Amino acid sequence: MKPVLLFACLTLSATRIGLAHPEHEFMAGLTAPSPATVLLITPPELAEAWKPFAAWKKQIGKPVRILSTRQIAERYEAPDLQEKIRRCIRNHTDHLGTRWIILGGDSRENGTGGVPDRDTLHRTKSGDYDAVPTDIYYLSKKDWDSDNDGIYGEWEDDRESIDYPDGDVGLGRIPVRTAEDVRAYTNKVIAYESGYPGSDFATSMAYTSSVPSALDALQTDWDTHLSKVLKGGLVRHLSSGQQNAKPFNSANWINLINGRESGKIHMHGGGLHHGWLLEDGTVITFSHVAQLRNEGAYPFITTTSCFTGEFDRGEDPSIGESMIRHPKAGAIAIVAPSRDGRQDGTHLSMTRFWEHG
Ligand SMILES: [Ca+2]
Ligand SMILES: [Ca+2]
Repeated sequence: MKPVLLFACLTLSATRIGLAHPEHEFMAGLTAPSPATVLLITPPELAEAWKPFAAWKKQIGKPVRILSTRQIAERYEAPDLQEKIRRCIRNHTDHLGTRWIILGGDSRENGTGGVPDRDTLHRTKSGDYDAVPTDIYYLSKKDWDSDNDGIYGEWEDDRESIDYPDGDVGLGRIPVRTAEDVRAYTNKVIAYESGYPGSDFATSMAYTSSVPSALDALQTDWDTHLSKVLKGGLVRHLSSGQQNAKPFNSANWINLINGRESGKIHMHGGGLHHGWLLEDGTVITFSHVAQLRNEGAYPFITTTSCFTGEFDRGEDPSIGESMIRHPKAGAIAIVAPSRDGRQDGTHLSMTRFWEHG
């Protein structure tokens, strides 16, 4: 989602568009419509570990088909694994009734790793990024490389094959690396879906900010958007400049989560791959995540903080991944920037996420 939502030539022809779903590809894949509404793609070595997750989802009416990247590589024809995965996903969403896609593995730099991302080119005011992980590519009807030069998402050369999701199918990544990660996350999902805390946790939202200039916008967000979605809900703030708020320091952040009072958290301000910047310039890191004791009350977090969602770096984990993977604590899901960007634009995306998501 650019945030990890974050997440051509002009000679593109109808023939090429048609190649996205040739009959032989459909026939080479799984051909029968399936009751599985969820497709989970995993590295082969984690396929077994995902079975309890699939069993739980089946129990609540969302049957899961697990496919390993090896199976996909064998069944689909395409220039590389990412394109095989995209074709597999489109096969499932177009022909097999699949509604949700889970990328059940971590990615690494340069489009490698257990379930690799598709790196695409993005040109921004601060320069060119040629390797922005773009998981929405996997929902695309087209392959993002019209000119066939192996560089995906070039705005001029590939424009005609850049295609965005229409919202009918959901896709997310669970960036796990080990069977232990899968077990820990499965337990959190089962807790979240079987025993979601009631009371304030369900209807309150907490905002943290290390940037005083953002406080008015955060309050406006609540007053004009989120409070209407979370009718009867409460808002909490961690930021020194906010009235009746506690300072945004590590102790208060840990208490916010361990206190199990807000199931929705938005974090505004500076960030790094390994942590969130606090008001005093210190950083919330893995050592703070290790102090969380919020078993059974896992918040959903959005954040504008740059790089906190950089799941594809060789160095691992990012702070977002730490929050997802930590057993019996941390978060159930995070929407976070995988690179840097403009705070106001990212903030708007997150507001819309809460309002419409
Ligand atoms: Ca290209
Ligand atoms: Ca990672």
